[in-house]
Amino acid sequence: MNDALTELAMGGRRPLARLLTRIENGDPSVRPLLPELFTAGHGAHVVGITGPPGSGKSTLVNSLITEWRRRGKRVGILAVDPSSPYTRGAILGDRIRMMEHAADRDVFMRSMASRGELGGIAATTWIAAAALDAAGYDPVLIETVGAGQSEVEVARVAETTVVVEAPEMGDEVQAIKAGLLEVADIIAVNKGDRPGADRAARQLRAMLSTAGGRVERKPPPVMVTTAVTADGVAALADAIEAHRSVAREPLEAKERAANQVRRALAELAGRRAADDPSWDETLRAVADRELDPLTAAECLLG
Ligand SMILES: Nc1nc2c(ncn2[C@@H]2O[C@H](COP(=O)(O)OP(=O)(O)OP(=O)(O)O)[C@@H](O)[C@H]2O)c(=O)[nH]1
Ligand SMILES: [Mg+2]
Repeated sequence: MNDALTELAMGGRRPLARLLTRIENGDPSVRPLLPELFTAGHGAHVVGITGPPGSGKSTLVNSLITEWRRRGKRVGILAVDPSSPYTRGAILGDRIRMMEHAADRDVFMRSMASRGELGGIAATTWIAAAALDAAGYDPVLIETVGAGQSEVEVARVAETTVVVEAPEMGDEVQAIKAGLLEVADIIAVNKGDRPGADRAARQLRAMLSTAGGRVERKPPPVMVTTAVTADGVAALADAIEAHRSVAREPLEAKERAANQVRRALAELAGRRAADDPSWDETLRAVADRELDPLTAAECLLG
């Protein structure tokens, strides 16, 4: 095994931090590590936390970390900012909100901006998530601000995506516009201590049972949380854990693998290769974690 990966597997925080920096910078030396990095993972549950600005994602992540630490889990967190490198203020705020876990060696938090030459923010994110997995963190949480296409793509990297709304913002409309409800496996109406939270949850449930949600799928559960008091957070952690097995059903896993591989293909040579006869078999191998998506794309092109 490659030295960097051996160090990762031994659980060192420094080697992990250094590797994440190389991933974030799009360092070409990361490329040869990908096959082993992807397959060396332990199969961590990758959980996306997204939603409109200020809905309480970071506070909720902080409460979820506390809950998962109570359950004996080692938690990795990526706070991804796809939009610009100029929002260090928000990222600093995230660090402060998660500070109570700073001394905990079983919690690893990292903020990342996108400079990735390995294939955009979504590629950078799955590589970083694979690194946290290989280092033994499970679950791996990915927080993004949901406002545009790249955020939705990051949400698609996750096996389970939690969309965090807040009652006072008229977020239902905003979320639909951003296509966020389409990627939601679980919806958390946060700030449950504010008036209107229960009503917003009821409206969302009614909307999802009629028109919204993914076609031919059960509508996602809508849960009310209060991140600042941890009310509803244990139930949310339960729902996330319960979704893990749903996300790993062959069709779901294959769909996620397809998203990853299609993006990689687009990076290399566009969509032509999708007609290749080995397409289905390649996707199956990726879904079964025998092959990383970029190598799969190269095989399809070759
Ligand atoms: N009343 C109330 N306030 C909350 C709750 N959760 C978060 N907040 C507050 O909402 C504000 C935004 O919280 P954040 O956790 O930073 O929200 P965010 O979604 O991570 O924000 P961005 O990362 O900037 O998009 C902070 O002032 C929090 O203290 C809650 O359950 N109830
Ligand atoms: Mg935040």
